[in-house]
Amino acid sequence: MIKTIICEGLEIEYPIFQGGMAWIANAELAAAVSNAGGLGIIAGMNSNAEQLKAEIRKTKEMTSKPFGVNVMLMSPFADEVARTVIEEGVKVLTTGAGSPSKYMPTWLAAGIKIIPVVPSTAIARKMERDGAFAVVAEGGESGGHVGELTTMALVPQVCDVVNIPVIAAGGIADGRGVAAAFSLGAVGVQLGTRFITAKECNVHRNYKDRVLNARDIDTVLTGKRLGHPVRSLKNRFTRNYLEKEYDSSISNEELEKLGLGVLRRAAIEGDIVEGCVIAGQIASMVKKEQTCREIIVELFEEAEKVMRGNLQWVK
Ligand code: TUI
Repeated sequence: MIKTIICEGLEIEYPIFQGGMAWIANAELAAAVSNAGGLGIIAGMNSNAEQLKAEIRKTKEMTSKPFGVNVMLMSPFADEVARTVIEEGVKVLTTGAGSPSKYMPTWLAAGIKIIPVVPSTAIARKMERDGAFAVVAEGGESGGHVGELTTMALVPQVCDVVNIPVIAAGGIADGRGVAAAFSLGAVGVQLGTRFITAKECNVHRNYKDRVLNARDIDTVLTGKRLGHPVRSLKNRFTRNYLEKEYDSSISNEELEKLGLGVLRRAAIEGDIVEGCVIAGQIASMVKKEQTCREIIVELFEEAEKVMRGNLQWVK
């Protein structure tokens, strides 16, 4: 059994979070992960206040276990999402794609545990000063909006500069990745891509199949020119976007427009050719469709074996 300080702190059985994936992480997925003993997280990114409220209420009906909400700070709805989570009594928040500092005093006053995703040591330090309960150190192997550093480089450096718990994210698909994260000093892991093919995940069938068929070199970064690189699976959308990204006659505004609605297009409509199919670099390691419980139990059984196995080298 693998238990860490984050299990006690959040009253969860396994030290694992499910990433708050935009257009994918809904009530069904979050409740399934929480019921399996992890921390399920609802994506706040694609919701306005009303939609998020409905999703939170649905999750509460489906689980009595702790769950969280991810506040995507670049979302046009960030302010209303930030208010809604307080009104709905959400107890744990993760944040992404920016600094949540301006919201933190009111969230803390409401007794919410705040766990920002951080791409660097400077931001991790700031989050600790601002009252974060823990941080998720997310390496660039992740799908979606990513920072500069890899998980291998980022996690130990973040662990060295903060005294709050560190959760590792990015490039983790199986028990080996979980064990590696613990070796780097993390006390928990966050996985996104592995949960895309979960039986309880309602993302479009085409999206699941694209992840199941992915190869190791299939992901690419788009949007570097705009300052928010996003990792997704190569397709006509990424080829077209990259062509325009390196064309100086195309304005930033035109480039921004190309990215509008593409996450929904892939995840909800199933257009995996013209939509943005977000997935991490480990997509090719995701080969099975399992329940969230099967995924979590398997991950930690494997991790335990790897951690015990490593002792063979210790003389
Ligand atoms: O946020 C993510 N992953 C995401 S968000 C997303 S939706 C999106 N769509 C278009 C453009 C951009 C995003 C898809 N995937 N992961 C967490 C994450 N947070 N990665 C990097 C960061 C981050 C970056 C800068 C966190 C803090 C930060 O602070 C900068 C500052 O303002 O201090």
